[in-house]
Amino acid sequence: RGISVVVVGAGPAGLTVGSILRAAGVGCLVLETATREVVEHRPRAGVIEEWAVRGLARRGLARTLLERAQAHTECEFRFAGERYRFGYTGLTGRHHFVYPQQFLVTDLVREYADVRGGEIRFGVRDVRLHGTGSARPAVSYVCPDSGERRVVEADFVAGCDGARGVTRASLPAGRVRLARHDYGVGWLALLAEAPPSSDCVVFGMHPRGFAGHMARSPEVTRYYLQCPPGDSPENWPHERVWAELRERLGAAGAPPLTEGRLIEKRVLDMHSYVVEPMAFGRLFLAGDAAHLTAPIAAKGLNLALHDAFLLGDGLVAALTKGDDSALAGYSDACLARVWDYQEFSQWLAEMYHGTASGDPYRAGAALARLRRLFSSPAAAAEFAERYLGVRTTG
Ligand code: RFL
Repeated sequence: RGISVVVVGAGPAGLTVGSILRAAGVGCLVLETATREVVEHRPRAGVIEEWAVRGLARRGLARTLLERAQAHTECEFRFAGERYRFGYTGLTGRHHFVYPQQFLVTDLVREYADVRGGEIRFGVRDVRLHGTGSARPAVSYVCPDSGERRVVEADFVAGCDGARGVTRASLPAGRVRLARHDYGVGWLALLAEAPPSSDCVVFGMHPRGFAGHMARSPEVTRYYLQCPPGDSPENWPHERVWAELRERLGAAGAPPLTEGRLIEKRVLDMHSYVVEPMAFGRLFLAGDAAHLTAPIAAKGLNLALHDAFLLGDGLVAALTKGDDSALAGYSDACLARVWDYQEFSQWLAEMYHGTASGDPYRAGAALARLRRLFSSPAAAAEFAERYLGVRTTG
């Protein structure tokens, strides 16, 4: 079978693109450096916006998700010792789906490879791109078993290899712009083997730093603790983590946290970047390969899916109807939503971190920003829209 598209990376972006291509009968090959086992068990995101789930469902990719995901309609802010519930579904008619990213990836691997007959090679090494500016680009890789280098030619290459991938480097330096923003804070990202301690996402703004609580499943909960950038997870033993979470998420009438064994503990330095444009010649980037949003606003997976829908549909139009117009507009169409979400993350970051900045001016302004959400219906409506990604500019 002829390969029309090589997709580099089997994350949410790459597998969604591949599944869309296979549904249209397009020959494609997905190359992935990790093993299937690793890809299907890597816990990351868990909050998916309603439009993104609808987009997956329209493409036949949300059957299991719709059976198993939880719907969330509210979040809670805790600050100055009080709890404030924020019902965003009442303001927008939309909700969030909570479904661990590794479950979605597992569903997508099955759909792409086992149901739609897509080819996928796990565990490949040293992936390289060749002639991306030419009419017939190629990707080469080293096979895990034989150690032999193979070259695959195609019409298009989809660079979906995440923040640490190789495809971004094939965009010629003089033709792209990298915009980067460093938030100057770290987040200790934790996964606890413990049921959620609240029925919704909880954000704690505390002078000791931000803390977050996000359900992942009935058995596992994600927590975040703001920490200095570059901090070591070893500085955060079990007792310190739970003491700090209790303190920062403490508020009048709040139920006690359900503690459990910490099964993941890593420090994320909060930064974001955007590569513009997201395409060169016959190479198109999608997801974290093109843009990273610090997990502040839980947007990364949603943006990866948005790109993947546009890229998958655009490639199908080009390859089956000879219509290149969607591919020509691909980068601009993605970047409108990317920048909308970046700006929201920046706005939210100040509200989360201002209180603990040590700067009384920033702390006062952050508190005013929070209070407005509960005193101004217009401010509440705007937050709800942006939190759910509805009516964006992209
Ligand atoms: P991925 O998921 O990183 O997948 C890229 C794949 O490419 C492979 N790869 C290569 N393959 C071939 N050749 C190479 N040279 C390769 N190099 C790498 C990798 O092994 C991998 O399988 O990128 P993709 O598809 O763009 O998806 C992006 C999302 O994974 C990411 O944006 C989110 O996880 C971000 N994120 C969150 N997003 C949300 O929308 N909501 C959340 O609640 C949320 N929470 C999070 C998050 C990210 C986190 N971390 C770990 C940064 C929480 C955390 C802790």
